[in-house]
Amino acid sequence: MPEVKSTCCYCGVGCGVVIEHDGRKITGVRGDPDHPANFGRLCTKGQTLHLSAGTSARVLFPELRRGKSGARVRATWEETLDYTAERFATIIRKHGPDAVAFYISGQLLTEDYYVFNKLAKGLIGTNNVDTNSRLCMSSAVAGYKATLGADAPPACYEDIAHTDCLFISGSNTAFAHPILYRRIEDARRANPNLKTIVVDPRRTDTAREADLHLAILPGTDVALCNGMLHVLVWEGLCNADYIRNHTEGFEAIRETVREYTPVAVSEICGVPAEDIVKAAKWFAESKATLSLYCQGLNQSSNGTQNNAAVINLHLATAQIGRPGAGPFSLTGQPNAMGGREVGGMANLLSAHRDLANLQHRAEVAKLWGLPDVPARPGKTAVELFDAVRTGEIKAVWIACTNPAQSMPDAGPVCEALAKAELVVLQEAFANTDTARYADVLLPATTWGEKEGTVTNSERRITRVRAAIPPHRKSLHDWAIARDFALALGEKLGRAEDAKRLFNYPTAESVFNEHRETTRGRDLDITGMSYAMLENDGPQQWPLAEGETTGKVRLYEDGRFPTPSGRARFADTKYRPTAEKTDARHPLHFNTGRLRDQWHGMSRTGRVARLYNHVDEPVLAMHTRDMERRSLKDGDIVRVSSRRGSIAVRAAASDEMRPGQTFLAMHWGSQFMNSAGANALTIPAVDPVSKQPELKHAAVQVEKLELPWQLVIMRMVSAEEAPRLLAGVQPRLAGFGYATAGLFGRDDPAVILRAASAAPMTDAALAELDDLFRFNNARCMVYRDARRGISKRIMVEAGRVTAVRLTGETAARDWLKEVMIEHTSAEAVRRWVLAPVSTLPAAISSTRGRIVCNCLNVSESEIMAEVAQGADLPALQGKLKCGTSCGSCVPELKRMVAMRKAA
Ligand SMILES: Nc1nc2c(c(=O)[nH]1)N[C@H]1C(S)=C(S)[C@@H](COP(=O)(O)OP(=O)(O)OC[C@H]3O[C@@H](n4cnc5c(=O)[nH]c(N)nc54)[C@H](O)[C@@H]3O)O[C@H]1N2
Ligand SMILES: Nc1nc2c(c(=O)[nH]1)N[C@H]1C(S)=C(S)[C@@H](COP(=O)(O)OP(=O)(O)OC[C@H]3O[C@@H](n4cnc5c(=O)[nH]c(N)nc54)[C@H](O)[C@@H]3O)O[C@H]1N2
Ligand code: SF4
Ligand SMILES: [Mo]
Repeated sequence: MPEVKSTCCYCGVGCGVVIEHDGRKITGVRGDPDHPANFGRLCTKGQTLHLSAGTSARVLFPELRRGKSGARVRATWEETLDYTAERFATIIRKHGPDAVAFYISGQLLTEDYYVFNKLAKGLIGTNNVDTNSRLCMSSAVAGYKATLGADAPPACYEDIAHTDCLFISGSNTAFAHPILYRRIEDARRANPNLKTIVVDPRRTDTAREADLHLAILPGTDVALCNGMLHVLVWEGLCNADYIRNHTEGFEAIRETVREYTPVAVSEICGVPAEDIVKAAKWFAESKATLSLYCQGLNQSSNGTQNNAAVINLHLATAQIGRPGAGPFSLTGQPNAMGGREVGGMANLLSAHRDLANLQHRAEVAKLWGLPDVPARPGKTAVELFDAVRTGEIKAVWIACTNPAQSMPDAGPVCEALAKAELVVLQEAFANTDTARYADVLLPATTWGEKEGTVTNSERRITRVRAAIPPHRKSLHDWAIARDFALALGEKLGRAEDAKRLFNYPTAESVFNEHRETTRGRDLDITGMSYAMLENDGPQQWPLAEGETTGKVRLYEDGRFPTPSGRARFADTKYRPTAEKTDARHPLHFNTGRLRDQWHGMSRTGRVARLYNHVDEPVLAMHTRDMERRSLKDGDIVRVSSRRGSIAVRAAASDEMRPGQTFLAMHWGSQFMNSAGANALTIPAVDPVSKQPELKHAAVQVEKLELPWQLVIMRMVSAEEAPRLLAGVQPRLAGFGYATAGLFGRDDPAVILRAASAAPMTDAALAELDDLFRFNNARCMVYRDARRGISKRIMVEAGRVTAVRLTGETAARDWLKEVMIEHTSAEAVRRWVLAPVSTLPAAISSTRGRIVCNCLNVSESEIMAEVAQGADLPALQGKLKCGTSCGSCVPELKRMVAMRKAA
């Protein structure tokens, strides 16, 4: 089998992969043993990349809707780009360049990003180009710049092996950066004295394994860090030499933290004062302390301060610029860093330059051979969609992101998309929540077909390489932006300019131009080339011309890229979250990630086994809050905020403190009957970074009475699954509650679970039967019209291939298993025809949830061993669970610990 080395397209860890293919199709994937991010390991998502590379879910050809009504129709690339350029040109001529905008993505490659940025700022003359990194990393950027002077994470992955104290804040590393978490597990094994502190309102898998879990009240991080700094000052644990020689601004923050006594902070944060003191001491007294942090800090209306407050602690204790020490902001998307490097945001310019800086603008204009680049700041994500809604921005071009689902307060965002004169969407996968608003849909190539580079969290640039040719009519993202620039140049009477600015025959030619813009900058990569990345493997920046390797760690000499060469303490002050809970909305609403799904599920939602970990969106609550509302596990509830409401199931979780709730961000209107979490979130933003507060809203939860229940399950081929899901999607909104998804392993099955206040009509049910291809001749049917119960089971070649239950659905888990394991068809026959609908006691034992996805080991199999006294090594020895990707190891440990506690 031919093989190609590339990079995983999911998280910012940036694992190297080896893609196996047959020249036409991707047939397998494994970890690249030579890649310094993962040394051959992959997590559950990385290991199933080839399963998501199927083509039936893709956007196949350009589609165009001329005018605001009617359906999109298939068009050629030529007519599509010509039409789109004409529309853009007309709007620009009539209303000026700021009447158009681009909203792009940290999942684009650096080359894609570069061309888009130049298209907006160079050719069109607008800074209206922002990205989903605004929802993700902009507070980290602002935090670094305010303190260290440049947007550069100073540490690297290897530091995990060298550290003595890990301070993990607002990061569920075990779920969101699994391969990094494997390194943390390795470090713990190698160094039993390694202390870990986890700051997270939830008791996540990451928090459970910590030596100290500070379950602070949401949004109180600044108070916590200021309190820790108070302890450091009070106990003489600051490094006075370092502060004197390498920093400025300490006096102000020292004055500020006077009032942040452990007792006062304990009140604000809701954690014991002793724990605050303990955390401060560990932080300062350990030989090397490394902080890892992510969205718990960034997605806040105090995001910049949250970041700066952690960095303050590092500066005060000189825990920076040494092996194992430093403030290390983990990036979310695979190329969040690359986007920052090319300046792909509304306030940035190429190579970490600032739009607000006259000289920086002049430098970029010179590099591009233009008289100037526009000075007017562009609109940031939330402002941008607001301006689309009010009509200030008439045309918006969206690439590689799904704002209808991922933006906070999705309602007005969808309204904006519906109202816009022109919405262009450049997507690889069909049917995302944003797709329905697209007037122009452009098919993009995706992972496995793309060429370029990405930069991971530790500043390491890796090649992304194509294994197979572009699917159908899809084009590379950078090439679409280039071709559009050429078409727009013509329409604007600037054809020659456009030809000169966008003379890119290959992705490499774009990289080479980007490289030149970094000359002399903090991220200088003039010593890098595709050839070098090819021959010597991935490289960290900076790596200037003449150097052979990049910088592993920054600021080792204590000099910082500020005017004075000193790092700056930020005078951070605690401010509460934007929205407070009150009698009508008494619960805090927190959102985030699950281990096995990626954002809007356009890719992971097509892989059956990635539903094994969690198969439906569930609101996690504290038992007390459930009891108060007379809720049982699995009850359907209405969750409402001041902005909207959704229906999901609720379940008690020992991760939650009273008064708090958590919902995964992954399910949107592709897989449930609402926009999901962001129907509820608030659009408040941080004043500096403009990053929205996606982690903090106030909600109410009430039981929703939807007595009529429906479950339909159908075995399909992997290729068919996306098509059937696409058929189900438009029907979800018709139910009071509905989710769709997959289950199974190699032969997947599609499942629809729904509930309503009243039964569906027979005609509507028959339509669903057709959609799920029930063949009446092969169906066994039981119907009790009086009780509203029906069972409809299809058996083909001795296997149960489809099931439809109404009224009473308790047997669904058993039937699911019968379908996956191809067993008990005979027992099912007997059960269908019996007038009881619930599960007969004799067949009540099921394998239960699959815990180890790689080796297909179930909860009941593991619990049986645990009951016999098995510990983790015994489980790994006997059942082999947790021995492949390791993603389930934290859960296995939890199961063992629960048994011990019982
Ligand atoms: N499996 C998976 N992995 C992913 C992604 C994915 O979609 N799926 N997405 C990637 C992306 S783009 C990103 S940005 C990263 C995000 O990675 P993470 O930031 O680690 O993930 P989240 O679950 O968004 O949030 C992390 C934690 O912040 C906590 N938190 C909430 N409020 C607060 C607070 O006030 N203070 C503190 N200290 N913590 C708080 C939440 O309880 C949550 O456990 O993950 C990346 N990796
Ligand atoms: N409530 C809540 N909301 C959140 C968050 C949260 O924690 N809570 N997190 C926020 C964060 S940190 C992030 S990063 C965002 C992520 O939010 P989005 O960016 O909206 O999430 P994705 O689903 O990853 O969207 C990427 C899209 O690009 C498509 N795609 C894949 N490959 C390619 C390609 O090569 N080219 C093109 N053109 N398209 C491609 C995919 O099909 C997918 O639809 O969500 C944010 N929203
Ligand atoms: S940790 Fe998992 S999702 Fe992240 S890059 Fe590695 S394999 Fe991909
Ligand atoms: Mo992100």
